[in-house]
Amino acid sequence: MKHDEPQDTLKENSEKADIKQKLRLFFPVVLEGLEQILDELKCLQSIKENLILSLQRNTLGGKNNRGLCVVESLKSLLNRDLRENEFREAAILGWLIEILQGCFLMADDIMDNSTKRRGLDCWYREVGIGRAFNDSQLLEACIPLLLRKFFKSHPLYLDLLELFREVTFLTELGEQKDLLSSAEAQRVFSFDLKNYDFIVTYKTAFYSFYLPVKCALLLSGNFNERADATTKRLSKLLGYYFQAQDDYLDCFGNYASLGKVGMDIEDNKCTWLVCQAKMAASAEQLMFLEKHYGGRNQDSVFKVKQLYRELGIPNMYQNFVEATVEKIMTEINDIDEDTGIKKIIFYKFFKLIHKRSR
Ligand code: GPP
Ligand code: MG
Ligand code: MG
Ligand code: MG
Repeated sequence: MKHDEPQDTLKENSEKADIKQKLRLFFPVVLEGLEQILDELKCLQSIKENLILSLQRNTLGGKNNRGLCVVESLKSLLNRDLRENEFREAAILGWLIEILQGCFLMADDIMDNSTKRRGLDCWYREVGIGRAFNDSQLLEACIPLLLRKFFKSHPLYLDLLELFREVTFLTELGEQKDLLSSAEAQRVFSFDLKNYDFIVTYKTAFYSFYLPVKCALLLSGNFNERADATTKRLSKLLGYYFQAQDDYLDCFGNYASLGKVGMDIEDNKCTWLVCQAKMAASAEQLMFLEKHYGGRNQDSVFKVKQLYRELGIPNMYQNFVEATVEKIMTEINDIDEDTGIKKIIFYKFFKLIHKRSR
């Protein structure tokens, strides 16, 4: 069965813009919370200023999809507009996810030898690798402190703390697999979609999709194992699609929209594209790929991209997108809403990422 892709209505667009604007009002609240924590700890003024600067620089400037999703999902779960305190709780959790994303990106850019992020130089290129490493650690360590600040007397405090700790760990496991797969000794021959599936589920899906929806599910007061299992299943599907898009854009996207410069070929990464190329290549083409993939010179990068085109990878990607849309739509339609989870949550999340160019 062919599913129609959901279209945004004007009303939905303006609602989304309103929520985004309101969400942004809570960033200063989180910032102020952090300043209070640092003051209570009698932190040196210069260190405080550095931390605040690194937090602002590395948390803002993105699409805020993860933060937006906590608020939107809670609204869908409760099936009504949010009261002030409900919006506040969801928005604060949304910003904690955005901070988590910021600290991951800072570290990821060091590990991936990246040059640009969100249209600016990567943080480590501004402050040096050592400081950027510690800045990333500091941001990660702020999250439990901020959770304590804003949720200490909340009945969900421990659940939220555990959730953020666990998802951070899972993401780091995924990043580890991404790094080990790209290590010098692991050449193209060792890449396959099974490894890819692990990498993207762990490094992307858990923190980008599962975490925001689970936060909303907890806040809604309607958490149960079946709703959680559905959230995990849909999050994996969306995360896979999102990371395959990221890989495609790394190779065929442009800096003006992405604000970052692709490095996957130079970094010898196990991407969706190279897994497909490996499966489609003749023995001769595979040797060619093996020779040039991971090469740090522009000639090798050019040759790999040329081979991708010869193998029809862009076309395969379009087919993958169509099949994935179909699969996601079917999975969403099959959701049993009696568990309390709502189809609309995943439709909305899907619409945020579908056909994105950044
Ligand atoms: C995306 O990989 C995954 C992350 C940014 C998670 C990083 C996790 C850590 C524990 C550091 P990517 O390298 O393809 O992202 P991008 O293309 O944005 O650099
Ligand atoms: Mg990267
Ligand atoms: Mg990476
Ligand atoms: Mg990438």
